[in-house]
Amino acid sequence: MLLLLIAPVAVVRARNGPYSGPVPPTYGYDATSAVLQRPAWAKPRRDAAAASAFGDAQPECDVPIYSLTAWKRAHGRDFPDHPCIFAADASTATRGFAAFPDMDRFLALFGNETVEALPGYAQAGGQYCAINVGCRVKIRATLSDLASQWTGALAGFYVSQFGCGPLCERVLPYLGVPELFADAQPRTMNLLVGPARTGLPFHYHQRTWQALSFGRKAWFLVPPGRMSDDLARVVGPRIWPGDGFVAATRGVPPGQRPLRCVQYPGEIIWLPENWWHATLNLDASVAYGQKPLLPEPGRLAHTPDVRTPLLAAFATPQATLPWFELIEIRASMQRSGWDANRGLALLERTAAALHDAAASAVSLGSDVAVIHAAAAFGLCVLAGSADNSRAKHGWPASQVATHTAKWRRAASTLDNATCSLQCAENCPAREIGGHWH
Ligand SMILES: O=C(O)CCC(=O)C(=O)O
Repeated sequence: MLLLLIAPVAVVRARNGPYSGPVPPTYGYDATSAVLQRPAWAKPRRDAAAASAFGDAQPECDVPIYSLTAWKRAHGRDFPDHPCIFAADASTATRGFAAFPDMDRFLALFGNETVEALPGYAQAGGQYCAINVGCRVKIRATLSDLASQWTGALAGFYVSQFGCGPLCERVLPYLGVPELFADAQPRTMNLLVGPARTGLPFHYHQRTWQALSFGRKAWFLVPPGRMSDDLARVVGPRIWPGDGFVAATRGVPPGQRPLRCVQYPGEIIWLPENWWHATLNLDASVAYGQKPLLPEPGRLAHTPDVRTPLLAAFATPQATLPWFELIEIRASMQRSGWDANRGLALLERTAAALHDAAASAVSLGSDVAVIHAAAAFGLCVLAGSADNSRAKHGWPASQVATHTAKWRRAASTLDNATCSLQCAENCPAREIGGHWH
């Protein structure tokens, strides 16, 4: 009996490479099991590496895992109203899982493609690159050149293509879309390639599915509207990368920390509309998925028995997230007609909060170097933003300089290398050739 229970999981876990082996039996969908913990058959998925990634004894997955086949049988084309993992089985074994068994094979196929890569704190999910100050930490290189530096100078540099860049165009023919997600709606494609410890900071958007070809990826999730002040202080939405905050969530129960789940090769994560999420690759990985171009109402299977406890873990409503919402700050400046005093006061408050958050990284148990790099980057972006307003909106040069000099000094103290990359004047995206220099 025990063997029967764990056998399907063993098939999934043993497979680090392409999906070529036996098709695991259908797990069976049981909407009443698997609330805030994996069902019994999933427990063997817990492994030492994943456990040490989280650093505590709690389950490595807080959301349910379903068989895609069984889900479809029970719910047709309606998606879950809560995040879940669809485990590998016949219907999830698309071409994409078989095409790339590991990073070596991926690089052999696509290593010559030129890509852009960014560190976690500057990633697409964040806002600090969304304003027009130039993201100078960006790297352009062939994928092979980038990969050759992943254990050195370019550790943490992640390729995240949303809306299908040139690499994605080339990879696309190798991939397939799982049947549940294959419909006629216009969608954007995302492709993510990176080594261990890369990932995206907390952000949210339309509903999305994402499959993993190889490697393991940790996901951190917070329900819509539930990013409390306390949580935001630790996980720093929009800017703190996962490797900065994961240690600070050690031993903390869900709700006071994000829900989390380790995704394995051949699995698909599903996130409904507006769920906050951040990622941390536990190994080198390639992932791909889709989101609708616009928010998409309807077509959800409502399963309150699963969804309600997930939400209930987060009792506190969302805070205003003052210093994380740079776009909000700029909207507010716009409303006040780019008044210099008001604008500088808003930016100063944000800069001070970034600096204070970085200063409390030690006491929170965060990874200090990662958080300091992120804060240094944020401070440089704020300085760039104030300089832009001087040029565009006539903010007084001396008043701007007083603030920006302070922010740049703080950035340099926190992380001099990041500061000299992002704060340096006229520093374009670095180009690298055969060797990093
Ligand atoms: O795979 C990742 O690292 C992040 C993907 C993600 O957050 C997204 O597609 O919105």
